[in-house]
Amino acid sequence: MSGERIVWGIGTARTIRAHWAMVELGLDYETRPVRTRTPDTETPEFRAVNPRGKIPVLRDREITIAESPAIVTYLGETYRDGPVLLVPDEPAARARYFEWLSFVSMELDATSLYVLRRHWSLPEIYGEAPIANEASEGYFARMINAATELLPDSPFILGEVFSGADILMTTTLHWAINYNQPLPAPFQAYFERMTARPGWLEAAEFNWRS
Ligand SMILES: N[C@@H](CCC(=O)N[C@@H](CS)C(=O)NCC(=O)O)C(=O)O
Repeated sequence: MSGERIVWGIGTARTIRAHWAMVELGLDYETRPVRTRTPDTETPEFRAVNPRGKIPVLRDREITIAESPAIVTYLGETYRDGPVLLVPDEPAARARYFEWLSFVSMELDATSLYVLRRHWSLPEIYGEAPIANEASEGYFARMINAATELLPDSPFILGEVFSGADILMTTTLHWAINYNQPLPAPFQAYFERMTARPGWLEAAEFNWRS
């Protein structure tokens, strides 16, 4: 089956989402170890795969798909008979799945951490913006603290079973910790539970050490 599935991208908080989903689902695949902001993202071959030049990208037989939340969801919807069900079936659980997916992608990633990525981590490209950085840190704190009230008193973000929403949240919390953003105690405990999971350990080793 390997060769029919390919993931482009290693080394970032977004790329690990694709690898972790593959690991949890027990799928064979090949990796193209393209790293962000390297000449590898500029090649005609990679631009043919993703004209936006961004990682991760998944190819699964005839479909090529970018955007890490979409990749995790596509895999969860497509591979439903594996060891885990990444996207739940039941309508209320599905609604929560998409709510968390959207919250993590928009409020924690795009609006907070990615602003810091641009203006704190890469000011030579995107410019210095100390006010935007400060506002993003404040916004991240406000959102993650508010979300604590919605975090169920159970092992996973959707309750009793692991899902793709845990992949999105955990990888984003890992990014936040690397950017020195404090987490409320329930999310810190959640993060420690999730990162003790064998699937995380295998994907993290592969994503950051290969
Ligand atoms: N929303 C996209 C973001 C993808 C993205 O920005 N990836 C980064 C690496 S984590 C990248 O390829 N950056 C290169 C660039 O912005 O030129 C996702 O979640 O996959």
